[in-house]
Amino acid sequence: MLYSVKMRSSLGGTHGKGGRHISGAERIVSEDLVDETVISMMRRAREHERGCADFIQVKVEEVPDAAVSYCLMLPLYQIDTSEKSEGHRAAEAELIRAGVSPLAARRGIASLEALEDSMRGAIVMDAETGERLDGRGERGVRCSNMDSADTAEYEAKMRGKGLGGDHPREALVLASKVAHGPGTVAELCWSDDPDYVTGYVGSPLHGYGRITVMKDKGDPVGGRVFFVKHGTDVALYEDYMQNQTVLVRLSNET
Ligand code: PML
Ligand code: MG
Ligand code: MG
Ligand code: MG
Repeated sequence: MLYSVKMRSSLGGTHGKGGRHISGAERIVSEDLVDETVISMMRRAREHERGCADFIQVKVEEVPDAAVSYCLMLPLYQIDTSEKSEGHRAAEAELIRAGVSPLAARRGIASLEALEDSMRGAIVMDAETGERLDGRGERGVRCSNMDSADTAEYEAKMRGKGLGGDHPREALVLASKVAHGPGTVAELCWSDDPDYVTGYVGSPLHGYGRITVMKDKGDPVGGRVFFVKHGTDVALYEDYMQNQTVLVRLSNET
């Protein structure tokens, strides 16, 4: 049996309402790993670079086998950039190469640039017209309920690439679920963690393109844009992103 373990934490609000988002994390693990997963999430919320959380919520929930679907991990490549403007130019080119119109690519980047505060979820944008399609304001659409199918195998692979930290591990799993979504053309992301300047463009066509510098060091605002095919059923898309449990496999063999 699998369990979903989710944590969210914040600072300065009451009962988790208001206050500043500190960190969130989620895993889907077997029963024997639930306890240690909870403990490591608690630690993470209290030792985060965004601050030490004063509100931490952890939720543990059984996941029925029948609810689980699988997708393949995106192949990873890297584009080295040395500053934000160069990173944004690279992101624009990658988005266009993935099938996003030049107008929508520019709008997507500009929308993240214009954020005053980080969003919990993503902006869903028409990949052709650049129109924002979700009506979810500052919350956006969250991609949730995913993990690697085999944690040990996945972590060994990431360490082998020199990408052992939480950020790339979690982002590649999320980007794989997003790319697999019904209508996704591409995804754009940079982090809300002030010192984490690497972002990416993900797409079903080309995979996960890390872009080493996408924002200025110290900037605490980040987010995601999901670019979807013109005519995508947005309600179905949101349901897939938020509710469908997806485990990401390294290959078709397992
Ligand atoms: C986040 O903090 O949620 C985004 C992390 C992006 C990771 C990019 C990478 O290092 O591959
Ligand atoms: Mg900004
Ligand atoms: Mg797992
Ligand atoms: Mg973060």
